[in-house]
Amino acid sequence: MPEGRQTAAWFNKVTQIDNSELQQFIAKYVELCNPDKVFVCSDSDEDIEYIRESAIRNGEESKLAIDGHTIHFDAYYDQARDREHTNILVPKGVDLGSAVSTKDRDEGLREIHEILKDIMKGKELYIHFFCLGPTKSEFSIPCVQLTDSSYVAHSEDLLYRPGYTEFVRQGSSARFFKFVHSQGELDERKVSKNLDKRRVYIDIDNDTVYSTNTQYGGNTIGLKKLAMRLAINRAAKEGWLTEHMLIMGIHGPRNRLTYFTGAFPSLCGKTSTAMLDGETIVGDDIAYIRKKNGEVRAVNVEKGLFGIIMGVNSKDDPSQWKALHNPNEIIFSNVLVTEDKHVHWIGKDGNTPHRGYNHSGEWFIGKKDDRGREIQCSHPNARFTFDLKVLDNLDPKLDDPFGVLVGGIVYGGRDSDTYVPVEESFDWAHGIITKGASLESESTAATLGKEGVREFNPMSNLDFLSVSIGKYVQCNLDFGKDLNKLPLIFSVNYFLKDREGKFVNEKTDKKVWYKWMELRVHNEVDFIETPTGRIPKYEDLERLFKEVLNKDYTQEEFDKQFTIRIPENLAKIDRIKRIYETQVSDTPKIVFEVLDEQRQRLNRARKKYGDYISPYKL
Ligand code: SPV
Ligand code: MN
Repeated sequence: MPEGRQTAAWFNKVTQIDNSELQQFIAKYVELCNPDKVFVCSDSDEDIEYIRESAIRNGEESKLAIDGHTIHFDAYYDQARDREHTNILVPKGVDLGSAVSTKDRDEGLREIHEILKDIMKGKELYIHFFCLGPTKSEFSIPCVQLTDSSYVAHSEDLLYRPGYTEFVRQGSSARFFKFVHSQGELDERKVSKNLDKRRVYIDIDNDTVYSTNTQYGGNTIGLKKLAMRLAINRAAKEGWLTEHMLIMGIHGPRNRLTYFTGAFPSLCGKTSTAMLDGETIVGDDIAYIRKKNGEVRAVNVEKGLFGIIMGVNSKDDPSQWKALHNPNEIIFSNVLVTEDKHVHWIGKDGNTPHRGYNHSGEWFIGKKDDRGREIQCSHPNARFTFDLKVLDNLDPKLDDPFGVLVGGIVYGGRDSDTYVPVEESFDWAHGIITKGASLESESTAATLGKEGVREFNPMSNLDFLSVSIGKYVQCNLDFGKDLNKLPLIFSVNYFLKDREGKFVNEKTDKKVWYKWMELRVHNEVDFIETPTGRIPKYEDLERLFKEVLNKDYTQEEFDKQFTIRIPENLAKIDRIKRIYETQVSDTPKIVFEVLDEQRQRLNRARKKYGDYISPYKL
């Protein structure tokens, strides 16, 4: 580290934080990446305004017609998380199993440090401090982000709590996460050029993540899915949980508020569930969950949304719709921008404009890409980023340092033929195993590859695991021990279809499932026991459909939706068992036992009632 740099004015802002590890880390990467300029962002409005302005000045964002709205584009082939080049760095001899994507630590560190050398020449480096989870809390994890992208820095301002003051407060005791990101060389559209050198390497031994030659938020916003891998590892060591979960408050009778967390793979309705009309949102993506005095408490790691915009419309998503049309601070990414600087996306109200500008450059209806595929007006993974405070339905406990008390945990995937729309598990282990650890989701037209292929995704956390699957499932099982009051575990399925391939539910029906679950948490409704869990009684749903949606719910609908499909359930058990047998060498024994018990219950019921069992028979 040349002396001149250490004594530079910006470094004084760093030395206000009494933490030598932090100072050494920053010095090392300033030296290696070699930016022309360094900007250290404190929590002041002035500093944050500088980041906002930089994003416009650098051309990473452009202003839109509505005040506060900006648009950012990622390269045409940089529109989603790069699973292939995202690796956990593991020392020799460490085995996380075949499902977790790893790379030799020494080799990975050597490669990434070569890529980072001089990568910021001619650029400005932003050094930014944040806090994962609420500040001044047992949940807080301070983080430092180094990035040469003002878009990334700006996004993080919207998504995370400020951390400079928190770093000063924690001083040398801070156990922080570190992120180094460079978007690399940009082309004339200000998008990353060297995608062949796109890398996301997670060094869990050093709580550091490196990300290069990419801009897409899931690869670059260090505190999101990159920090999640570090936190999963830390949580596994310390006996708490880092989950890919929303947190929401469901409003029950007599002004009662009951909090739920919920895990859903991408494109399975997670954000729209978190934003359910009439309920309150704490978070839509990542939760830290801890035990406190025998209770389960959860916080939103974030304070903003990086949400999928495809399909957002005024009827199904009134609160998102409203927020997206007000003069709030919003970064749109990879949507269509028209000549008058308005935005459009797939599934928005109204007609698609004939032309405009999108992630492919100048766009017109029918445009094809270099592989001959038609380009839609926006990318299916196009997103919006805003601070939760712009929402009317924000839960007042967002920043509570003690988190919220968790009454129920929900797991849901895209499942056309197996699980009923809502079902409670018999107990903690049954829920963790048959609902969380058995979660699968079918691919959609919006994801790459074939449609309708089931992907195994335990707790919807597979992409983010930094411990083996077996260990992760064991941590979830262990978490249920020594609790005075266990949250109930449920599965939901918004995507069940009938024999003709038609969805058996409307989008809004999910409101009723959550009201039913809320009543179950307080034991205020009864249930029907099935071989796979506990389902609602018709009378209760009939009443709730009337109360919540003013809908007449028929016995035929109930019968169709809640029929237990034995062959499909048995096939699922076979699939899941095979995965755990062949791909997860450290599967806890109880996983097989609980799956076998479920199989036996299903077989017994099949003998008595046949393949498809109406809930009226049970
Ligand atoms: C998801 O895909 O689960 C997201 C977006 O929340 S990303 O930041 O890409 O992970
Ligand atoms: Mn997510």
